Amino acid sequence: WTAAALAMVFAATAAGCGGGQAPAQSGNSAAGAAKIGVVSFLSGGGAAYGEAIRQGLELATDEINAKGKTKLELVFEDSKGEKNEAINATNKLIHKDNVLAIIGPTLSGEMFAAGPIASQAGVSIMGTSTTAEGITDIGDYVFRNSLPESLALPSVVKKAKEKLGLKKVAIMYSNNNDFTVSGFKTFEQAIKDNGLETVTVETFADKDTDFSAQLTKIAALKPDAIFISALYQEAALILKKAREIGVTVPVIGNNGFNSPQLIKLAGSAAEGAVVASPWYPGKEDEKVKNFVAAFKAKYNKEPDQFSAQAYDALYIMANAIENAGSTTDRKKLRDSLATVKDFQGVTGKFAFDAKRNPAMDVTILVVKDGKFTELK
Ligand code: 1QQ
Repeated sequence: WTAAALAMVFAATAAGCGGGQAPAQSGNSAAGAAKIGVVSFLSGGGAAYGEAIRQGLELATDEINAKGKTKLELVFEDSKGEKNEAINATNKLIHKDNVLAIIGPTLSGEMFAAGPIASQAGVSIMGTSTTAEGITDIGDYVFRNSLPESLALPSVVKKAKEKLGLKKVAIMYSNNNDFTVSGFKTFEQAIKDNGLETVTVETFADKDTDFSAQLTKIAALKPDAIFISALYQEAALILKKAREIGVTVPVIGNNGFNSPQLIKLAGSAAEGAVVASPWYPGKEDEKVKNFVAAFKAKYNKEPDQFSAQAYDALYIMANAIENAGSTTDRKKLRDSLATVKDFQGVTGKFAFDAKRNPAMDVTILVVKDGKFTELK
């Protein structure tokens, strides 16, 4: 980085974040605190993902700062779901705020853009929701505690086949988003591995609003189910349109479906949608119950998967900082994070594998009466 290049980055970031709506910084400053940067999708069409992540992180910060030895200070940047914004935010956090490590970004595509910058700068960057194939191949400083689609989707395809008696299926996916393209490929492979026939693959793009052509074609082919790889905004519109034109077959979604915002936008059209998730709020577990109660007390709503994964991520980070014995040494923190093996979080038992991906369990959920419930 030359001084001129850095100055340009800071100017671009300042311009991008100067609107006054996005929270640039969160409270919780404490003397000698470890500074953690957060790159999150806080405004625009997928902001419910980033907002849920912010809430999970802030609750964890309150708790850690109140009782832990390690004090944390979070610095938030809004990436707006855009690769360029994620890059600017990451550069600002590393070079201007001098953060110890970064949590985020929200989308896999943003991580593919920003991850190399953090990794090359020797700053650990940990995704809490980045589920595409290849995320940690970006570099040795890239971590994630989000359940990769490669682990989630084969389970949901198998379970859906058994429970719903599927034989032939249709697939739909957004073809201009790294996460949805990766999810499609994983779905396609799992569908093949389970001996199901794919009658058609239909594509669309993020921000599309008209899905009539694809759904009319699918309706004529009469599949037993539709597999969809999409973010919640497009997924909700697809569900509504499908039900409107009389397509009533089950829909199986990927990680984009795991936000309650999908149910809010699609209404009754979301009923019966099936997903895989590492998070289930009804779990008979002391830790889960305490988290749900604390989250409800602070935000007056139930936490979703994105809040739960972010909450766990900050505890994983805080433990690693404590074990590293430094709130400023980026290399020590990276090495400490890489050894996390037996963390027990609200999303269950957690460990990083040798590639800094999570090893964790999956639950299959179905939308019933407007809520995600376990599909037994
Ligand atoms: C990814 C995702 C999205 C659904 C995150 C919100 O899983 O981009 O990887």
